[in-house]
Amino acid sequence: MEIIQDPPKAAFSWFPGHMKSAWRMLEEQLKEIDLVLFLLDARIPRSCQHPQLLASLSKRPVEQIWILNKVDLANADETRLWAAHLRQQHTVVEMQSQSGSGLGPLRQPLSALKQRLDAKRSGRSLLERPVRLMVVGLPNVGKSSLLNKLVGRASAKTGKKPGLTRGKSNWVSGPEGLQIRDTPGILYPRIETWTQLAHLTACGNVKSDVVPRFEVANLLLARLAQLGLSERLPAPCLTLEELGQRLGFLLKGGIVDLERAAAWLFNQCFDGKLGNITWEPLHEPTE
Ligand SMILES: Nc1nc2c(ncn2[C@@H]2O[C@H](COP(=O)(O)OP(=O)(O)O)[C@@H](O)[C@H]2O)c(=O)[nH]1
Ligand SMILES: [Mg+2]
Repeated sequence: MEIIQDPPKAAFSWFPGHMKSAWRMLEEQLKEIDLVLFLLDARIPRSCQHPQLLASLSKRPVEQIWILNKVDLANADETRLWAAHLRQQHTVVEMQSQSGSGLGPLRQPLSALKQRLDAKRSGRSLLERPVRLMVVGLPNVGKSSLLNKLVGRASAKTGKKPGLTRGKSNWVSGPEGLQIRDTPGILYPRIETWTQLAHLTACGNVKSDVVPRFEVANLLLARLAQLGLSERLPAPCLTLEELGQRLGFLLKGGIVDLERAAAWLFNQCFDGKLGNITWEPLHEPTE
C-alpha cells in the first residue's frame, strides 16, 4: 500500500517490505502468464484499479478479463453503469465469486480468449502448450473464492481478513482447458486520498485496525450522506460522535465511545448490513 498525498501515517506503515516482495513475486509470475483475471470489488471499481499492474501488463502479451466481483453487495444500477463503461476497453464479467454466480458468463470469454491465444501461438510457430491463467487483485476482493470455484474444489484459503493467501504456487487445471496458478496474485492498493482509504477500509481491502479509524469512520458517514444513504443508519448522523450518541455507546461520564462506534460502522459495512452500496459510483453525485 502506497499513499501519495497527505499520508495517514498508521496506514502508511502497513507491511512495506512485504508489499515490495509481493510485487516482485507477482512480476515474476506474470512472465509466464497468458491471461489475467483481474478482480475488482464492484463497490469500489476506481480504487481497485492498479496503475502499476496495468502498466506492467501493457508491456507484455497478456490478455485480460476484468471481473466486477461482490455484485451482491453493490448497487445493481451502478454495477451496470460501471460494466458498460469498462467494456469500452476490456472484457468484463459480473460475478459473485463466493457463490460462483457469474461463472457461466465467464466461460464464454475464457473459451474465446483461449482460441485466440492458441491461434496466435500457432501463427508464430510456437510450440503448443496450455494457456496459463492467473487471478489477480487487491486483498479481500475474492480471488481465492474465485480460484476455488474455477478449479471446482477448495484449494485456496478464503477469509474475511486480507492477506490469507501466501506461499509457493503450482498449476492446476481449470475450465476450457486452461491451466491456473493455484495461488492468486495479491496487489496492494496505491492510496492517493483519504476518501480512497475510507472506501478500501469499508470493503475490507485494508485492515481497519491499521487505519486512523475515527477519520475513516467520519469519512464514511460523510460519504453515506453524499450518496443520499444516511437513512440506512439507525438514525441519520454525520459524525462518529453523533453515531455513538444515537447508538448509546457511552463511556463513564457520558463520553461517547468512539472506538465502539467506529467498530460498529465498519462491521455494518463489511457484512453489507447497510444494504447494497456502491461507494464509488461511475459518476460522482452532484452536491
Ligand atoms: N458477499 C460476497 N462476499 C464475497 C464474494 N466473493 C468473496 N466474498 C467474501 O470475501 C471474503 C474474501 O474472499 P477471498 O476469496 O478470501 O479473497 P482474497 O483475499 O482476494 O483471496 C471472504 O469472506 C469471501 O467469502 C462475493 O461475490 N460476495
Ligand atoms: Mg486469498
